[in-house]
Amino acid sequence: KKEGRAPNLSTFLTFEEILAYIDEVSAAFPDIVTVTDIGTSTQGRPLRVIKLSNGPGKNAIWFDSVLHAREWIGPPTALFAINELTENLANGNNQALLNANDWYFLLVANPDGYAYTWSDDRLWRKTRSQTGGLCTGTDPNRNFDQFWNEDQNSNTCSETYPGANAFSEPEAKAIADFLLANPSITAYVSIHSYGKYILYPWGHTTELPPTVAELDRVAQEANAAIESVNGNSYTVGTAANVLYFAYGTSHDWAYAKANVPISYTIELPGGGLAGFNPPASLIAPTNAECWAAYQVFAANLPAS
Ligand code: ING
Ligand code: ZN
Repeated sequence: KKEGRAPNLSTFLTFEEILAYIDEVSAAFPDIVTVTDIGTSTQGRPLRVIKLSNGPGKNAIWFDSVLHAREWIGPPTALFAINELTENLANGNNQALLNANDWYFLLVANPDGYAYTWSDDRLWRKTRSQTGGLCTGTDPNRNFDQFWNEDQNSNTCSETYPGANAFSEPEAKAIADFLLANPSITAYVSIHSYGKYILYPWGHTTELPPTVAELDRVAQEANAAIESVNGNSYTVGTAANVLYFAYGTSHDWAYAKANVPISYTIELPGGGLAGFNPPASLIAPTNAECWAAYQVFAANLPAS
């Protein structure tokens, strides 16, 4: 067995460690793995996407994690999924999962912010771009060009500052451009924390989206899969109805502007009082329940 091919899932990984793992897994599984930089962060870090595929002509599911810098529990769940579909391909149902769909993972969607949570401020959320105002950073999950800034938030110090314009942040723009350029991506999952929610559109209104029946059916199925693993239960519903109003979010944009029918934000557990900074002991149980849910999302892609 090649040393270091499996990701280290016993601890949280730095941006550099995640890039090193992507190098290792792409070298070990060249027939399955394609690595693409879909853009560059404000400070010049790569927005590196790993694609898993074993043949052409398939629909795909997209996952991003760490759009918000401090939400460290996300990448381990994506690393776990990648490991199941490469190193552990022979186990269980994994070969069938790879045969059915392509899988994209942007493990660190906000790498400048993520680096900053390691170096300076563990609880930083936003990007690290200059705003021209008093404070640094824009919320990339308020920066998408769908219902953008409907709450008219021009306070650069706000944790949800949406930017001077929609898509001012290269991190948000890169995701949007990539989804538009790759219409085979018919499921979008943005991995956040914390709170145990499966959220779907809309964020700007409590009115329900046109395909709410399907969105809710798949989310309930994903939650049932989660419950069967550790007994955790996630709250399912539209963002505005079960959590709070939010404008310019990625899942609303993907659903409305990229016509991605299966479009969710999943809010993973936090570590009790630790919130955004859970102990590494939470990684393993969270990975197990998320893998169950991610398989449900993938199983519900429209036929290609
Ligand atoms: N929560 C998400 C946020 O961006 C969310 C919740 C996502 C609301 C998508 C609406 C739409 O605020 C965290 N923890 O980031
Ligand atoms: Zn978040």
